[in-house]
Amino acid sequence: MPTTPTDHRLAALAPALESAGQAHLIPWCEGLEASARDRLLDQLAELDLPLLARLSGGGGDESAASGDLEPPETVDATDAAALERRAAGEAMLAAGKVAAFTVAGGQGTRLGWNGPKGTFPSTIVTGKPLFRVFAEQILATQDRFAPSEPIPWYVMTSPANDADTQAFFRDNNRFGLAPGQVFFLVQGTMPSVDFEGRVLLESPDSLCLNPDGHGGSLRALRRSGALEEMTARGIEQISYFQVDNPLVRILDPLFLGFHAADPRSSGEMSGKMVAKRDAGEKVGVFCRRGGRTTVVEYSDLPKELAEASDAQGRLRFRAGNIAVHAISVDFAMRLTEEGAEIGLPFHRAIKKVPHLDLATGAIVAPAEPNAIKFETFVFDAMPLAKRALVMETSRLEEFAPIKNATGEDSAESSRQAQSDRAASWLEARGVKVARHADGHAAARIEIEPRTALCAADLATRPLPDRIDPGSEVVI
Ligand code: UD2
Repeated sequence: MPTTPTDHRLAALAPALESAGQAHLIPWCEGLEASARDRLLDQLAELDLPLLARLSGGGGDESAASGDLEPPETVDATDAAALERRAAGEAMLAAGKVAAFTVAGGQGTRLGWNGPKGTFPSTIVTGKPLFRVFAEQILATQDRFAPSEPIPWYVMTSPANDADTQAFFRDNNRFGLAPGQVFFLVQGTMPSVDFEGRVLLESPDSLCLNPDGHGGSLRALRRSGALEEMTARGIEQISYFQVDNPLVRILDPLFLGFHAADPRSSGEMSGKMVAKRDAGEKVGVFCRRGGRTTVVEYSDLPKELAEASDAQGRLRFRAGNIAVHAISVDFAMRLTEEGAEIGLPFHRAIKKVPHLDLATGAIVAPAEPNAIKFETFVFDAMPLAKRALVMETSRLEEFAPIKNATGEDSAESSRQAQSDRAASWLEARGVKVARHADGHAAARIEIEPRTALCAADLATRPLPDRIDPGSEVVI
């Protein structure tokens, strides 16, 4: 018989736990002393148990969609409408209709950096952290388009890195951004489960929780009140980007113009692509399926499709997703409407998750994958848009992510790409830049966002005549 308030809480929750396949937690809770039990019950009460039962019981990946895949239609800067679209995007920025939004809640395990990824020293000469690179782009965009209010920047963190992220912004005086210009929102979490669908505990009174994926960003924008706030400020579009790419061009007028003012787009959600480096590159690809634009993650694209070529001998599915989107506030509102929330499908990832062994009470560090993590992906919202547009851009200009400690997509490869881009901008202005035989820049060159956001911005800047091999230059 329940006697204490915590006994009653447990008794009230027990049927739901049982029907969601979580009966193993009931005796465990009973064995805990009252305050520890309350802490665990607080977490359990927050879980969406029917969802968990569906995900754990279903066996399949909700994201494993079927249907024939075709390459998508794309637009690029050579499109006949490009000039007009750029002007439309510039007008949106000048009118203060765009907010910047970074998803920075990931765990960054592959990089092995001890801290939020945005604090990683990314640039080739001055070692600016990623967050500073983005802040300076926002400042440069503001200088240029002079909206009446500063451009708001929303940063999504996770429970694990929120405090460190906010402290980093404070310690760096928000990189020169105005007070009240940066907003933090914490993304949701999902419990990790074992292969029988039972939730795992990280300690006697807490669950193993993982961030719910960047698809959780739309819900986090809604729950935090950010979408309402954007509407109140007259913001119509969100410039979405990941934390890991120092070459990203955020608040890009050309992309915003295509997204919001082109008849091929419904103005709800668009994405940028670069041609895949090779069939095995770990980027998702934009595709058409059932008349809709969608992204198929690299791990879900069958090998024969990843390797197929088109009539010109290029990869047939070459539209690599660089995870840069424009999303309308109205669309984000529609997808997250209270009561009618349009859920994005959950993807399953099999991982090694240290956890508490309920039989022995000891922490187990598994040698082999032992658990399933559930995540949603923001690009799964694309097929929900009436007409989603894909814009092709150049890898050299916009994509050199820092994901791994070494090799491809590492800090080293990204820094070389930064120098290569800077070299090409300088050469376009007549500067003679030393290059290696393999074509890479032979000097370490950094062009700061406040100096130039694109090659054309260098036109009015004093520049050196030449850059010698081995030199280090900041412009
Ligand atoms: C992502 C894309 C991939 C490709 C590539 C381009 C996914 C699943 N895949 O691969 O298709 O476009 O990027 O660079 O996205 N994040 C959160 N919360 C989370 C999980 C991630 O904020 O719960 C953020 C994370 O901080 C990072 C971004 O999302 O900014 C990407 O996450 P990732 O590193 O797991 O994705 P990746 O590199 O496998």
